[in-house]
Amino acid sequence: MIAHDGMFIDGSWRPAAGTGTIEVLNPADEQVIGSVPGGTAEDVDAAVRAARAALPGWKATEPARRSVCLEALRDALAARQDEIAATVTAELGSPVGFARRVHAALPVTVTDSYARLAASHPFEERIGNSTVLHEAIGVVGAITPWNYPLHQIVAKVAPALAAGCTLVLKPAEDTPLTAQLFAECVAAAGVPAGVFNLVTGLGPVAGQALAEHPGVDLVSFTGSTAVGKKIGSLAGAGVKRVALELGGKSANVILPGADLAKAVAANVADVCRNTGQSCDTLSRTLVHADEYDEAVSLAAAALAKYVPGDPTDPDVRVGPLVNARQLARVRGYIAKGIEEGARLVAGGPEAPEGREKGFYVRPTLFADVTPEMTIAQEEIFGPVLSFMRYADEEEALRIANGTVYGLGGAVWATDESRAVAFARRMETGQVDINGGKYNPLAPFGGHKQSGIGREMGVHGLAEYLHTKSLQL
Ligand code: TXE
Repeated sequence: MIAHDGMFIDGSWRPAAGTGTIEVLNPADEQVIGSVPGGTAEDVDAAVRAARAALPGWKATEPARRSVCLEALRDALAARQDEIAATVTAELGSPVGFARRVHAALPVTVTDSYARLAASHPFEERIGNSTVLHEAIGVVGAITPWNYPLHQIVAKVAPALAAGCTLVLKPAEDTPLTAQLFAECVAAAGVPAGVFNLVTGLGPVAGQALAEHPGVDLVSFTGSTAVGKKIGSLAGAGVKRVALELGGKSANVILPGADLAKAVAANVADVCRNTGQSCDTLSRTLVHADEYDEAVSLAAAALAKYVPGDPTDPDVRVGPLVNARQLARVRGYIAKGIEEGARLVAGGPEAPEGREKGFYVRPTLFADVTPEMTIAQEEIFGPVLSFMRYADEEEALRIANGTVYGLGGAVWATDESRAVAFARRMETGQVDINGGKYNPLAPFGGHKQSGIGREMGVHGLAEYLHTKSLQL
C-alpha cells in the first residue's frame, strides 16, 4: 500500500510544511496501515498558488486536448483498479467485491463521460446579438468525504478538468491513501503540473484553510450538513461559488399492489450497500398499512442474509463502519430508536457475534417507526432501516417530504405512471422508479438541506463554468 510522506503540489511530491501526521487505520482490525502528513494553511497556500499559476494555461488549452488528458486519466485509473479496490477495502472497510464493482470501476466510467463531454460540450453559444462564453470558473477547492473515497474525488476533479479549472483537493482524513493513489494516476496521465494538487490534512485545519483561501474561486464540498453550512458561510463571506453535496434521509415508497418482495429485497440490499454509508441510502421504507406486516417479515428474512464479515472475503457483503466515531454514532441511533419506542425487529446496538474487534455494527431493522422519531429524521449513515406505515398516498407523500433533507428516493408501483406521478411530488434530487437503472450522466444532488448544485454529466460540468457575454 502506498503512503507518500509529502503533498502532491505543482506536479511532484514535496515535503509538508509542518511535521504533523495522520495515521490511517484498517477499520476491520483497527491496525495502523499507513500515515500521511497533516497539512497546514502553509501547504494549502502553496497548493493554491500552484493551481493559480497553472490556471491560464489549462483554461486556454483546447477542450479537445483536455479531453485527451481525461482519457489518459481514465486509462491510468483503469490500469490500477485492483490496487484501488484493495486500498479502499483497507482504509474504508468496504467489502472487496463492492470495492471492485463500484469504488474502483465507477470512477473509470465517470472520467470517461467527462472525456467525452470535454470534447463535445458547446463552450460558446449565440443568444441574439451576443456570444456567450462558458469559461472555467478558476481555481477549485475540493473537499471530499471518506464514504466513496475515489468516486467523490473523481466526481469533482473530472468535470473541473473538463471545464478548464485547476484544483486543490483536501480528501477525508480516514481515506487519504486512495487520494494519494489518485494523484499518482493524475501524474501518470500527463496532466500538466499545478493543474491538480493534493493536500492531506484535518478538516478544521487544512479543509478550513482551503475553504477560506482568497485564491480559491469555487469550493466544492461533499460531507456532513453541519460542515456544509460552515463552508457555505465561508464561501458567502468571500463571495465565492459553492457546491454542497450533503446528507440525506431518503424514502423508499412502496405503493399498494407493487411487487413487495422485489421492492423490499432491493431496499435491504440498498441499506447494506457500502455498510449503509451512502448519502442517498434508502433508510426509510413507507408501506401501506394493509401490506405492512408482510413487508416487515420479508425485510427481516432478507436482512438475515447480510452478515457482517471480513471485507477482504469476496463473499462478504457488509463490512465494518469506517471508524470508531461512526460506530458510536450508529449504535447511539439504534439505542435512541429503542428508547423512543420503535420496534426492534432485527439487529441492535451490540457488536455482531465474533466481531468485537473492528468497527462492526449489526444490520438493524426497526418497525413501527413514526415520523417524529429521531431515527426517522436524522441521517444514521449505517445499515439501519426504519419501516413506517401510511394510510393513503397523501400521508405517504407527507412522510416522504417530512424531513429537512431531499437527496434520493424510490417509488415502487405496478403502474409506472402512478409511480412517476408520485415521484414528481417528492422534494428530492433524484428518484428511482421500480428499481431504476444507474445513469452516470443524470444529475445528482440535493434539494433542501441535502445541498446546493449538481454532480455528474453536463449539469456537473456547468458547476465549474461561468458565463461571459460578448455583445456584438
Ligand atoms: O463528515 P465531515 P464526517 C455525514 C454522515 C456522517 C456525518 C459525519 O451523516 O455520519 O456526515 O461524517 C472535511 N472545514 N456524511 O464527520 O466532517 C473533512 O476533513 C473544512 C455525509 O466524516 O463533514 C472531510 O474531508 N472541511 C456524506 C469532509 O469535510 C472540513 C459523506 C467531510 O467530513 C471541516 C460523509 C471544516 N471545518 C459524511 N470539518 C455525504 N454527503 O455523502 C471537516 N471537514
